[in-house]
Amino acid sequence: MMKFVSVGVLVALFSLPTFAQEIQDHDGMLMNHGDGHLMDMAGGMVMGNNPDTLPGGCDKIAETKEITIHAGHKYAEKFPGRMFAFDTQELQFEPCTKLTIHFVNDDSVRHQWMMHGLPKYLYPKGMFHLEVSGPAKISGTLILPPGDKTYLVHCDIAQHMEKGMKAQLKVGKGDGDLPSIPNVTANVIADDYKITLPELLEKAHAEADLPEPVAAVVESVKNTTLLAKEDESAFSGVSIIGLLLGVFAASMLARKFKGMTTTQIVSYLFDLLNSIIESTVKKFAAKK
Ligand SMILES: [Cu+2]
Repeated sequence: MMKFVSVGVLVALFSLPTFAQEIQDHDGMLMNHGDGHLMDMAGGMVMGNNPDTLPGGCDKIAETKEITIHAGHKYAEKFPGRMFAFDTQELQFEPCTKLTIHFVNDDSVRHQWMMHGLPKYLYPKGMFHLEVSGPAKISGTLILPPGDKTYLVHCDIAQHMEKGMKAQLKVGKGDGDLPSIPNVTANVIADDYKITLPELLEKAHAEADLPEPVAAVVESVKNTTLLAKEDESAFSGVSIIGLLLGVFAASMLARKFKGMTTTQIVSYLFDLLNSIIESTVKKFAAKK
């Protein structure tokens, strides 16, 4: 009997990873909360679901389309510097298309497929939104408005859009392109991997408007680095450690002294010196 039980336990244990990889389908689990808002207890959510109300300006449904969009880390691997992405960055449909989206989140974190700029009389906050913690699938339907317009689609979880989970959906001809869409448009702020430490220090120095004593430390660190650059033999392990300590101390002091006057900084340094001397004297006194 025990043999059967232990075999059963082993089988169950070995099947666990297989279960964990399965995509959970939320489509049959959703409860309708009204106004196109559907939710389930497992964290699936659809907002702005609209399978039947025509937007103003649409006489009829022009086309009925059904697409599947995947979201996950693996779709960002081909985009340098990006962390998350959809498998599709650009979509285009005829005005007044009835569009059903099956959203598959392949990651083990939460993702959204959130579309903005829709008419607010029909879509609460002007949004159509699919959201689920993965690996899972969730579906929703909307009817696209008339007119040529480009709509932003993104994942609104903190930093996911900045890390690449961004797309655009054009209705008709659209009205231009949105920035920072992986492989489609240029980044608003370009990544810079070329900047060197002395340049970084100089930049920080120029931006920070540091008080005099801190500026002096930064200046000396900068000179050390520049000297090390000129004379390769001087660029020893010791100077690297010194440089790192200098940078660390400079940033610590910069934070500490921010907003203080020169007099306050000098008195702070004297206090510090005083307490160091006092504790040293006490140590020696205790030894006697
Ligand atoms: Cu996300």
